[in-house]
Amino acid sequence: MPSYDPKAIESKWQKRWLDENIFAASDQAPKKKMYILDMFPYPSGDGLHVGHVKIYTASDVVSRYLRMKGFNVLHPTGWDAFGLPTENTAIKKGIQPSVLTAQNVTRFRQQMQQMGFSYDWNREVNTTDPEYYKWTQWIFLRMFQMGLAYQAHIPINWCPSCKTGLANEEVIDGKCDRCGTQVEEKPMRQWMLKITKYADQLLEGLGGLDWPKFVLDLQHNWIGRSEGAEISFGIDGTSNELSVFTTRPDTLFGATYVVVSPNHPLVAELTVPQQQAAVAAYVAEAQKPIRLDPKGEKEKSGVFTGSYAIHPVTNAKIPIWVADYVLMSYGSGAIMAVPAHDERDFAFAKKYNLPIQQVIVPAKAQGEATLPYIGDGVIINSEGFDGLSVTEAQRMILQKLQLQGKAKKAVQYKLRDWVFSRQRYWGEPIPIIHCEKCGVVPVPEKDLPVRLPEMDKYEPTGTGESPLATVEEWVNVKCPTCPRMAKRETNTMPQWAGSSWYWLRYVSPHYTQAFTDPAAMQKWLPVDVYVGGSEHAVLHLLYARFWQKALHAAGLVPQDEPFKRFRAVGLVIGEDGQKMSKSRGNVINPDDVVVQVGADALRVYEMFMGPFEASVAWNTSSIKGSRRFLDRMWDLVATRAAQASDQEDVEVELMLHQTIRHVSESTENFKFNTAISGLMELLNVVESKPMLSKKTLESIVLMLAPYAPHIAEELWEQLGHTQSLVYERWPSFNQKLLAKAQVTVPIQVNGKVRGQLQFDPGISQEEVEKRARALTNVQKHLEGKTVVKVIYVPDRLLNFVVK
Ligand code: ANZ
Ligand code: ZN
Repeated sequence: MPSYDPKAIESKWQKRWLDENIFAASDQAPKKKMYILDMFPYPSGDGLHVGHVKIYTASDVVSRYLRMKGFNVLHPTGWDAFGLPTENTAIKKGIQPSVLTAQNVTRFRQQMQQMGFSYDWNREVNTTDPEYYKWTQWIFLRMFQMGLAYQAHIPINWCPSCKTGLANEEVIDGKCDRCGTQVEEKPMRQWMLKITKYADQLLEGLGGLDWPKFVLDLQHNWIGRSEGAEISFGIDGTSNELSVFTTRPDTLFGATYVVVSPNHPLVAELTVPQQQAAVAAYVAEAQKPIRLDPKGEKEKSGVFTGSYAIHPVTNAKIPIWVADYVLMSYGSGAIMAVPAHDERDFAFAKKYNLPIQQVIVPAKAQGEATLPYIGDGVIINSEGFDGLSVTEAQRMILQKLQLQGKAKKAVQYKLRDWVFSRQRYWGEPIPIIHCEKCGVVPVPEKDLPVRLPEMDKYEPTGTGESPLATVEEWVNVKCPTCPRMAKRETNTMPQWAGSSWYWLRYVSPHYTQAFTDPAAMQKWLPVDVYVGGSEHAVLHLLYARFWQKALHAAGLVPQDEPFKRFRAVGLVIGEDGQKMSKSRGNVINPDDVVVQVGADALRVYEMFMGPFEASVAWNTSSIKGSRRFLDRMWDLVATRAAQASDQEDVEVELMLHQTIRHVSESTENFKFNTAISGLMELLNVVESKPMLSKKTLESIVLMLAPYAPHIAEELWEQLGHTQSLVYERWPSFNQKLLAKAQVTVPIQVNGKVRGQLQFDPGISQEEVEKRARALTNVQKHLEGKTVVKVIYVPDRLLNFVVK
């Protein structure tokens, strides 16, 4: 019997799978479909990362498992290949980004195949392929027609190092998400996508998604819906009004001053002559292109305009200030300041000695609270509303103002429209032509794709103009609607464009009549399981939902949510506990690991290293453990296959069925690590038995297959099969056998029986305790007591000793 040689068997099976095209999803098969997707990689020059391997092994395990369960599985992949890293490297190396992309894709594909991932390679897509981005452009034009794509001259986030504008989602704590440079504000002509139109739908849709809670929360907060009111304050000495947005009309009587943003259109008008110099200086300082986080720690600053607002109820004159803690881009760019109940207003009022008027007291300790008091309570100092609760006062005060025409209800979102143009070369050209006479003209559908021209020098200009602007023969074009010469739009789309609809393309990747085939959509959509990184929680995952909703609204896709179930991977970090990075020198290259222990051992290791969603540090000695596990599996089957008996050992039979149930449930629930430990425990037991049945050996091999597919195929062959096991039936378990074998265990509190539990023999004390504590009657007797000791006799008795 040869010993386990992963190198030989892995390439043997990879070749066979490819030659037989075995993972091709059938558009015709009557079996129930399952669409299992992972986030397609950005083919960077670094090659596949062990973090990719964790994601792709998980989606592969699920795909292989579901094929064996009888589903028609669609499991595609491709390349999200436009974007800055490739462009920057290409500039450095002096080659074309398209050439570099092709090289990187070849390497990635080879690395993914060497891991044994069961992709349907016939459906591979590449976002930089003109046949693909033709449809990205087409969808953009559809959005243009729908009024969802528009131009705006606005100050945007500009990264001086990447030399391009960024979307809000790409700015983290005022810094460029990609390079960490402090982002500046730069007013520029932009293409925008009106994602805000879908704010409510994007929020509501979250309710129906089986996604990790933290991702749902992040999206919820990013959209940031606030219900409140716009309240008008008069301006003393003029007939003008100033509108403020507040979520707290209940605090109206505590408003002791008003603040407008330095960019507010009324600043000049509000400023009295004596204050002009001071205000102008402040505004100039505030408009410097450094973008500040208004909620950040920076000390509040501001300047008095010299004029006064009229309080809408008391008619009191309250000062109007200019301060940069009020953003022009939110609400109306002006606030009523309530220092007694708002932290920022409080700090500001303290600094500039502005009056502080308390209007809420805590309900219990009447009158006593340190300011600012943010909590709930009862209204005071508010003529006619004293004694009301905060919620009642909110409603009543707003009502009073509404009747007088001084307020209206308003909803605000944190979500901003998506800045959709980039001033860089390596992206999809925006398919628009600017004509002096006709204005903005969409490129006719028949002229799509608008191909990215080949350029020798495509460095960013840094001026805000795309390098494409210099390619005259490309830029100058006949206007589609009049006889004049016009100019092409030279901005490109952001990195996120191609990934905002790619799951739709996989269902019919070669379709030429439309962005995707309606019949194929009916067959395959939506994506049943999506697996990927949590760094995309508000970027890709929000954009993808937005495009799906827009396409759904246009009647072009059947569902309004793309991904029913999403699972986020936990990071694979370095052996030193730090994030893997080249500079730290702690990066693990999957190619090296494959050479050392084989792809199957790497797969098993990454699924076994911890819960899928947890971040876990790399550990070289445990990877050896995964390899040993496979060596033992090999020896077991190889030595027993020839002399398998037809008789079943009773203990083995029971444990086998328990393991089948356990591995099935664990795999379905993304508990890959416990699935593997179940197989390990089974191996411990069967190894010690002199005789094993062929059925048992086969079941073990089949259960191993999703996790370690190459060795499983090879062992399956040794068991006498000539066909691949990819479509072999997943072993089933005998429910009756399992029920019969369960034990019934009394649960006691201080020696008195308070309940009983039924479970499979051998489960952990921890699990028994957890279930016992969930019993109502046990809870009743534990309540208010302290458990001083827990006595557990395995499979016999559990006793809580309490005081
Ligand atoms: C009075 C008030 C009293 C407020 C109080 C809060 C607490 P969210 O929940 O984030 O929507 N605000 C309004 N527009 C602003 C702007 N452009 N820049 C900075 N702050 C602005 O926050 C709404 C609250 O943020 C509003 O309610 C307003 O302050 C402030 F005890 O009005 B509030
Ligand atoms: Zn024209």
